[in-house]
Amino acid sequence: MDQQTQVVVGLGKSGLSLVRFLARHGQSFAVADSRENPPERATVQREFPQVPLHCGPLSAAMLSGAQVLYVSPGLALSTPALQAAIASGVRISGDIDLFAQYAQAPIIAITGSNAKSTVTTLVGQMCAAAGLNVAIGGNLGVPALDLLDDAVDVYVMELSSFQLETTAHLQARVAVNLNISEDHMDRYADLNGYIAAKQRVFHQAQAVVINRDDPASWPLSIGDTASISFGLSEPAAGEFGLREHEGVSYLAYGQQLLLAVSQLKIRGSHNQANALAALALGASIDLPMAAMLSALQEFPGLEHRCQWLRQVQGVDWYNDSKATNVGAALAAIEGLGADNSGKLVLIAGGDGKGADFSSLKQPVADYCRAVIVLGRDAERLAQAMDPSVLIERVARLEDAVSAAARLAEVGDSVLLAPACASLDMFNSFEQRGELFAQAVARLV
Ligand code: UMA
Ligand code: ADP
Repeated sequence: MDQQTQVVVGLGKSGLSLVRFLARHGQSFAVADSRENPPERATVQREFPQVPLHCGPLSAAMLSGAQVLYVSPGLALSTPALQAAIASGVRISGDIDLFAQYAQAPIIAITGSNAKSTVTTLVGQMCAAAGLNVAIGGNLGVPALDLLDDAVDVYVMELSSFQLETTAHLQARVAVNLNISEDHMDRYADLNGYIAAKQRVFHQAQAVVINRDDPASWPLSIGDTASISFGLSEPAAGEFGLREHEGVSYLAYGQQLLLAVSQLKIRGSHNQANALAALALGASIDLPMAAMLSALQEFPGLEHRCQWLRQVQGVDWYNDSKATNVGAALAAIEGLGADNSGKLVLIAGGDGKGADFSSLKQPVADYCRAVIVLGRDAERLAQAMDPSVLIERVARLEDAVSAAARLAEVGDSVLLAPACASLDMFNSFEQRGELFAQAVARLV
């Protein structure tokens, strides 16, 4: 392959969006992917036959001769060939970095360990309800560069820690790091490395939204940057929070009662925090309150996120397949556990990505009647539970559903919240959730 000054490294969805963007701008570049047959290989060969393409182990020599590498979020910067390039002074960038330099409209930048997709979608719907032409994407849905359009009024972007690692030019109109819990420990040396990547969302932001309840998510310093906080406590003036009034719990802004929590379709206290985060983001760009509240009332939640499926013989079934880490599973167990009069039967397990499961022990003991474990880390999960909790081991998701149906009592809820990635048994968390929903649909 001829030496090129720009190389797109990684040819999945984001790589393809980079190829199309650079080609549209008449730039010369090459593409490399460490896989022999990356997902978008055929598309690039068909649409851009003239672009040099290298598939197979990455060559340090090839990458080190470039001026800039646009690296996929799927590739760790610790990859030896990338480290060699960095050591030779090659600049590292990525799709979000380029997007931020070309976007003409304000960017709402949303990161966090959990709730990114929920809050991104919700803020997008608030913007639409306010009559704005809004583009939503990033880590969720459409890759950032494919969204660029002069007609857009505002971009609402879900950003992962992986994307932020290669982003130096963000300058969001408003940025939030929703919460921090351990995730992707197979990619970071320690929690601090992961938090440092998330912190990059605040780089030169014009305003920040802060989660009062989670100090690990706070920016290191905000100087005189405008800020609005959210949290589940009573809000002081200029803050979003929860307020009790005549026995009813409300979303509130300072003293002002905005909406009774019971009017939200999304369930659990974690989702109340998400609603408050979305309000704070919307308020930061001056969205009208009426439009934000109407979007909140309409929002049914996203599939596979604490999604209520059906009631069978007095037992409610919930699909939280997107709980791919411990923090998300904890939020679901505590959020639904506190809401329900009955107990939970939890279905969990999969690829734990090296996580420590010990923080599940107490909430599971408090709220769960039984835990059904499956997948690669089933045994590690079982060992992390309190001895008082009934554990059942199963091989297949369908068996987990039958076991849960047998163990749950009237008034209980069954919750699939794996605390693990799905890839040891399924193609994706979506497939895991769909198979679960199908098995639940068959129950009589
Ligand atoms: N890979 C290689 N060699 C390469 C490049 C990639 O082996 O040279 C492998 C890696 O195991 C990597 C996987 O392929 O994990 C996917 O990488 P990719 O470059 O093909 O990924 P894309 O299709 O471009 O998808 C990426 C994001 N993927 C990741 O961050 C792993 C997508 O987020 C994102 O939607 C997409 O860009 C568009 O912006 C997915 C994701 O799982 C949904 N994100 C993580 C999460 O949400 O927890 C962070
Ligand atoms: P992300 O895009 O960050 O993965 P999602 O909105 O897809 O976020 O939700 C992922 C998981 O996190 C779901 O299992 C969901 O139930 C859980 N979750 C939602 N809100 C919160 C929250 N505020 N804190 C912790 N976990 C949450």
